[in-house]
Amino acid sequence: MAQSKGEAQRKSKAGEGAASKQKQLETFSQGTENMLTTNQGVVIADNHNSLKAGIRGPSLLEDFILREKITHFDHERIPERVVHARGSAAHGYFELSKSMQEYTRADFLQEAGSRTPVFVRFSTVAGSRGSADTVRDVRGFSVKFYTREGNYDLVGNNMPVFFIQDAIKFPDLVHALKPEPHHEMPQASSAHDTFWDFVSLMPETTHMLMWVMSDRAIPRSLRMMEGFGVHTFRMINAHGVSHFVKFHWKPKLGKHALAWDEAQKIAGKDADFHRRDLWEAIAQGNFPEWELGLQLIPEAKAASLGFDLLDPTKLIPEEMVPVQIVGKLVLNRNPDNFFSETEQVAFHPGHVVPGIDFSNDPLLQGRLFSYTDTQLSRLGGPNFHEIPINKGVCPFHNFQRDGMHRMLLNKGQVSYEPNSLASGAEFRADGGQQGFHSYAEELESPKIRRRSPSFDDHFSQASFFYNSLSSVERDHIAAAFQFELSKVETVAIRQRVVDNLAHVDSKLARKVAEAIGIASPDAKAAAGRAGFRDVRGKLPVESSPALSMEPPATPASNAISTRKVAILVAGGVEIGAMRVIQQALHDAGATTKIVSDRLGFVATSSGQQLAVDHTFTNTASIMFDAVMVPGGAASAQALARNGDAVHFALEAFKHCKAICVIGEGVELLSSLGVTADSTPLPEGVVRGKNDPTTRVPMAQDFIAAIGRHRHWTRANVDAVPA
Ligand code: HDE
Repeated sequence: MAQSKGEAQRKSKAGEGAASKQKQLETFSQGTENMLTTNQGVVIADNHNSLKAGIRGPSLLEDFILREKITHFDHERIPERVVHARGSAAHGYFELSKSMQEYTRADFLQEAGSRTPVFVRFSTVAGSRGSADTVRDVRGFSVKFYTREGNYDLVGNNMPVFFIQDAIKFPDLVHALKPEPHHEMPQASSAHDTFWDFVSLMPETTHMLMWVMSDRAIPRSLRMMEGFGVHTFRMINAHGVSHFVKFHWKPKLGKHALAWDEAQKIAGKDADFHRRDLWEAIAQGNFPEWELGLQLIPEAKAASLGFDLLDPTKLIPEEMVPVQIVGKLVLNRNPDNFFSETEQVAFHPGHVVPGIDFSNDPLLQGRLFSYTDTQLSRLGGPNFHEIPINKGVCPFHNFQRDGMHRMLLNKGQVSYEPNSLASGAEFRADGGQQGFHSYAEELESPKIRRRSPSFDDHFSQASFFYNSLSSVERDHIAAAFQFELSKVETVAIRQRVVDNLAHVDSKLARKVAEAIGIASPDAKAAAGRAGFRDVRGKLPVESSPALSMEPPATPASNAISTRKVAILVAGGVEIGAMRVIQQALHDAGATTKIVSDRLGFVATSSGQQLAVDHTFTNTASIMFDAVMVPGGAASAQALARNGDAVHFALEAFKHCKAICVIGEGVELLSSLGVTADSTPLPEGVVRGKNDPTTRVPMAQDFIAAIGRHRHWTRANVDAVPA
């Protein structure tokens, strides 16, 4: 609407008025910039004493400074997330390497080389906000893309499938998983009766249980795990053609796990292990990276996969539909404030942009309701999109108004559409190209509350996953089932689980049963129970190597990048070979820390002073990926007399880590039968002399041993007392 000359003059006068008011304010408040004020801006004279009636008298209600401070403090907490409460996040960007124009009209997937800012939050599921990082659990992997067309959230996990097929079972699953309601135990653990009671009565959980009992559930680092969108989504191109799509994140550092004993010990020694690892890597400039991969499936091919891609307990093997790499995710900035960003970020699978759409996966459909709903109670009202971390980078305007914590100052007379008054007329729905159009899927079916028979295959992919793993990974799964079920007190529940397992692999089921003292698995009994379905689909491939976490036979060039190596020393340590190996480790991207019995300096055999980073009491082998013990008779003897030092080396051995012993340093492994000339050496143990000719090959062998991550097949680790 054109404005009159008078109106324009009035507006420009008002503008001048505001500017001069600002100027006056700046002059007045000069010199108070560093002073404490109340939230109303009143400068505080004394922040140590409340207002009292007399120097020893009662405090006065009148003390508005005390009341404001304490009231604000009293309300500092917001409800933690009902699931995924424990999390850590970082800023970064997504860079497209290949245009996806053929498949989607999403703006951020059009131009190769374009960058989109992101905020990524990783989480555990079961534990409360202060729980430990390294528990056995699924990890959340949520990415918020701040695109020019609005925010797009890919709210996924580090496992490609889920426990249940329909959203209506989610509250039951979570109630069963969370600490038991009568005594609120155990914290952040599925190893208890209610969880196994529920899952054993819901055989559709079996495939996901295999993943949660696998090494995927105890990642070495958040930087070393894959991410998955889990559900099938749709991509729609500019011509309205739809493809089904599955999203994958592939870590540049490879996928690696902790040992279970190690994970439990870390939970006690450093509950922030994963959070610290992510923070420190970014702070040191070692920016974590993932590749974004897509599996694109034409509509017509979906019916011939051998399973229903609307069923979230199924994955599509990469060997059937290859994963196309289309870009990379880089995390390069730590948050400035945990609460404002990591805690207040609100993800939502329903935050999509034109060109990305949903499938009818009944779990996804339920999620589309849940995520806004949960923010209403967690973030206190419908205006959480105005919190800076949730705000898009593109402008937004509509006629939604008011509500708790509204920050926007909407001007004008009009708050409805259509209107003919004032500027409100500018905002109209775009019926054309720019707007979001839902995919016009044909639907003509009766309203029905039933599961599709195509979801009845509960076991074939559980077996498929198990068969795709190495024998070590399979052993770890058996051990995890044994551990979890040994904590279940009700024998009938243990029995139901192993009866179900017999439908995945009969040997696995027997192995688990034997260790937990119950009757042999009974596959027939399982099949007779209510809700049991084992209608096997047929996959054209027998196994999927991509599902295994085994590192490649030839380690990648960055295989030991950001890995941590402990160097155990005492007075008289010989540092000749140590320095050469240390330098080689640094050159390969690893970090080293000197560990001794006290902080300060240690005198070396050549009279130099070696600075100590950690003591045996403030750190432990579980904080490192590998251990080196340099030579020097005095140092080695002192270490061998120190129980903490011996335990350090033996525990690293038990957790199958690479160990390098130089010269007399071998004494720390003497209880394992490793001496200066014993053969064969245990797998992953490198031994050498302080001799200049052997230093470089020793460094190379040690780097190769660390590059294997862990030597899981090392013999006799069970016999090592650590
Ligand atoms: Fe979530 N989920 N979920 N979920 N989920 C939440 O939203 C829910 C599911 C996932 O870092 C909540 O803001 C329902 C699958 C992640 O902030 C809540 C169902 C997958 C995060 C919620 C599912 C996820 C959440 C709790 C079944 C993997 C953390 C706080 C229908 C694809 C996001 C919140 C973050 C968080 C509901 C199932 C991933 C309550 C109802 C499947 C990574 O809305």
